[in-house]
Amino acid sequence: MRIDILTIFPSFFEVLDLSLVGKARQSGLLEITAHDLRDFTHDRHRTVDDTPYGGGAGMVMKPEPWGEAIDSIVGTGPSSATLVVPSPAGELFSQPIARELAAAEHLVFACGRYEGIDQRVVDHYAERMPVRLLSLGDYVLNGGEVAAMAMIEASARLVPGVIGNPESLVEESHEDGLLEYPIYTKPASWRGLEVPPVLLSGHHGEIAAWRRAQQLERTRAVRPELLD
Ligand code: 6GU
Repeated sequence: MRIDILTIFPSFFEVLDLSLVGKARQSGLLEITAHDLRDFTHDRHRTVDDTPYGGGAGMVMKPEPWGEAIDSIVGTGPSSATLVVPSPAGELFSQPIARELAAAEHLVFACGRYEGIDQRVVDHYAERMPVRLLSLGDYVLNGGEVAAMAMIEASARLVPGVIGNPESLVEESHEDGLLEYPIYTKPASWRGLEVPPVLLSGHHGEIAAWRRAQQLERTRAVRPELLD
């Protein structure tokens, strides 16, 4: 899978050298490049923003640098790449969407700052390629970078080969629509707290039933809407 990221802060993405995503890049499974949006400006101040038409607070990202930057990655005609625009006004990002992104050959992330990107950028590229506006949740970040990082990690780990043991993907929170059951390791007793005895019993059927009950109880307690 190829991932291009457009941002005024490319160094944000240096952490993608680390951990399993870093290993997958080294092995060639993932090809990730962060590009500086300011490289696609032509004025002395490398301007990427301007005041909003219609008035209001804050600044809006100008369309021209975005057009040049995205064209430099996908060309000037129709593209099979998917353009992902992190935005608090987008569709709620989720595990099923992470699976959809993981199935793509090529993702382009457009990370806006300030109040956002001129709407015509999305409108223009929607005529040339699939475009996804995606939000992490109902709170406000200063820009799309942290959100893009979360979406990249959630998607990249679902690309076959990125996670060494694919079985570890199966029993995670949200994969079956429920929260994960609590997990324990040695020692069996720690600071007066005991590991639930059923987990030491060796009865695989009872362990599976206990875990399922724990999943349901946790989900009912903190995320009841997932059970509807
Ligand atoms: Cl994708 N962007 C911004 N700026 N804020 C957010 C978000 C995205 N998701 C939640 N809050």
